[in-house]
Amino acid sequence: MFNFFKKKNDENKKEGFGFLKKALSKTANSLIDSVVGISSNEVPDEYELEDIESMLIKADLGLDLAVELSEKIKDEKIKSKDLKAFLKQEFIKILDNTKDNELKFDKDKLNIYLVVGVNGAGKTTLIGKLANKFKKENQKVLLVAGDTFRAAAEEQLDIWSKRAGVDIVRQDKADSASLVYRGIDKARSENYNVLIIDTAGRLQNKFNLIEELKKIKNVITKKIQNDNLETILTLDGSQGQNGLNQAMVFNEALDLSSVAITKLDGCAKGGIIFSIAKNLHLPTKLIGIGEGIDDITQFKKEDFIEALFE
Ligand SMILES: Nc1nc2c(ncn2[C@@H]2O[C@H](COP(=O)(O)OP(=O)(O)O)[C@@H](O)[C@H]2O)c(=O)[nH]1
Ligand SMILES: [Mg+2]
Repeated sequence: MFNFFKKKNDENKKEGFGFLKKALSKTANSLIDSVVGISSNEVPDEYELEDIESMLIKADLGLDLAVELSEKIKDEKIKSKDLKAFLKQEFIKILDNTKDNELKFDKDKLNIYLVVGVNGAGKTTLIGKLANKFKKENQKVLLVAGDTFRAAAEEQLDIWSKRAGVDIVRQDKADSASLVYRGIDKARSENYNVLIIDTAGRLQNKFNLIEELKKIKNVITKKIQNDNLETILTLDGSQGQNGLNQAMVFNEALDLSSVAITKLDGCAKGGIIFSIAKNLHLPTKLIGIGEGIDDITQFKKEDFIEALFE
């Protein structure tokens, strides 16, 4: 069982609940406090319902979900004083749409994490943080610098690999699918049990990017034996609803297993997590809450809800 995130680690308070709560305080403010504070009547009136709806949209829940919730408040005649409890219950239901929120991991297997997402989403940083976590758990970690289009991208991953003390496969201007092929071979022959693959986020156009990523995924699925494969879409949380559209495109092409939301520190757009759970039934498994190597946490439904509502 994969347990590094579960450790109650006093040395690193960033993993603690307090840090999550702080990182999510702006989201809590826009998603809950502002909504709950709108109505001055016993039940929200027509105008207040409109305000509730627009507050929910602003908090990046997405139009459909915002409309659905405000209609429910109206139809079920939810009292103003019960709005907070109502939202909590609805948000829990939405997160229950998604299955396992824990990253697939089996120490006796090769665990392959294919990390995809647009440029700037935070892929390389996320990989550095993940590599560090696995390494601390004494796993044998290999990184593949699959973003071969920019020398700077490989360099950046190389820096993270050194910081985390893990190995890397890189080759300037190589074809990324072949590099991935080599990475898997090396991982298998040298008994690595974690292989994390970085990928490009921008090629000449979106079609090429998606085709390139499909090619990489094909290489992996052809070579896979008894291994775990997790395809993780990295989304910049501060971009809000934009992320939903990206998630749809990537999911259709690559059959994603999970989402990692980065840059949730200090942004007010964490509502995107609900939007993705509701629309794509994709679990969020990791969240990035800063630029440092320890600024990562495993998404846990209960903690996330508590951090928002407490
Ligand atoms: N505040 C904050 N910044 C982040 C986080 N994750 C990544 N970044 C920053 O976002 C920028 C892009 O990250 P990078 O990993 O290079 O994205 P990539 O293009 O998807 O590989 C960098 O400046 C990172 O330091 C996060 O969780 N919080
Ligand atoms: Mg990168």
